[in-house]
Amino acid sequence: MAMQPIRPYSVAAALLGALAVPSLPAQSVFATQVVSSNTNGGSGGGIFAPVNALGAPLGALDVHSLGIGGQLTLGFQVPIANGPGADFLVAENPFLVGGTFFATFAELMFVEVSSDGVQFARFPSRWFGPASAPGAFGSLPVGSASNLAGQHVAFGPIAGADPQDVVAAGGDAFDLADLALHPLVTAGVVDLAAITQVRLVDVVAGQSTDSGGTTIFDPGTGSADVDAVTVIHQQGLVDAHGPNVAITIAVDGTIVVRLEDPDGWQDLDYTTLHSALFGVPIDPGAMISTFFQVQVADATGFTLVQPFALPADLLFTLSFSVKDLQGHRSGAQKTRPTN
Ligand SMILES: [Ca+2]
Ligand SMILES: [Ca+2]
Ligand SMILES: [Ca+2]
Ligand SMILES: [Ca+2]
Repeated sequence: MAMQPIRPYSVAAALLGALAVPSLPAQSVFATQVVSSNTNGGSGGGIFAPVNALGAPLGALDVHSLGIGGQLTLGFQVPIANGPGADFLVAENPFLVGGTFFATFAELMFVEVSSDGVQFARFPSRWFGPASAPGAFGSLPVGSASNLAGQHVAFGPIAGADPQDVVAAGGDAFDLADLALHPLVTAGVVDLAAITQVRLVDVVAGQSTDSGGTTIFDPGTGSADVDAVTVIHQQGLVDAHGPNVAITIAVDGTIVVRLEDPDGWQDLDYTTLHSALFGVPIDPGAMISTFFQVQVADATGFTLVQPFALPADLLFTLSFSVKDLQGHRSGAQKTRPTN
């Protein structure tokens, strides 16, 4: 067959074809849109640049300060869905204080979600921390708050850290399942399978209250700083074959961890098992052998139990994450309830 001369338009078409694939917009797992921002006139000072909350977490200075009592609403290219375990991560810029691994300089925020951009459901929060101000340079034991963002160190800015892994990425994990009984959810107004916006609202120390009416006292004289919001479970990518990590902590501090996969325990990829205490990663083998006993081993997974009651004033958080052999993921991060 004789060679045909290459015609200019086919060269152009070939070039366009070659360029088309890499130029397709990625389905970002990070916030992609600033829907609205209100800093209360820059109250408390800080870095006021809402676009700093978009994209991947970049660390301490790539943040937007909410302003005392202020709020920021972020939009996502792909809606967030309620999959097994935590569904998204919020990265503030807390840091470990005074050489400890259990206390951070934590500026806290409420977290709300919406599927229509109009009605927002606020995560039910609990405050277990001090009943008076820790001061401008004070710190909080990690575990002082449940379902408030800002207490766990974010590792997302570290090169190579998996941004969607509850343990490796750090930050504060939120599970949409915690909103299952919210009136806006039960009324069908907020759809946990199609969350399009996340709103972050600064906690005002000494004024804001948790869902039980307890006054919250976080340290500092400013407001929470938002680095990034990262989606773990995107709509359309929640697979019925994915693993599930569930952590239950009782009031007395005893813990039950369930690691399972509907395809059987053989489908769990143990090389991806991660764990953290106070948000600080710990080798999972050491964690399990030190603190846990295997109570149940069945066809789909394992139930690990920490059987001893802990001192009533010991605050802590525990995190686990794992993937299955297909790469589906699940992670959980739980704070001890103390009352
Ligand atoms: Ca979930
Ligand atoms: Ca901060
Ligand atoms: Ca940022
Ligand atoms: Ca599986």
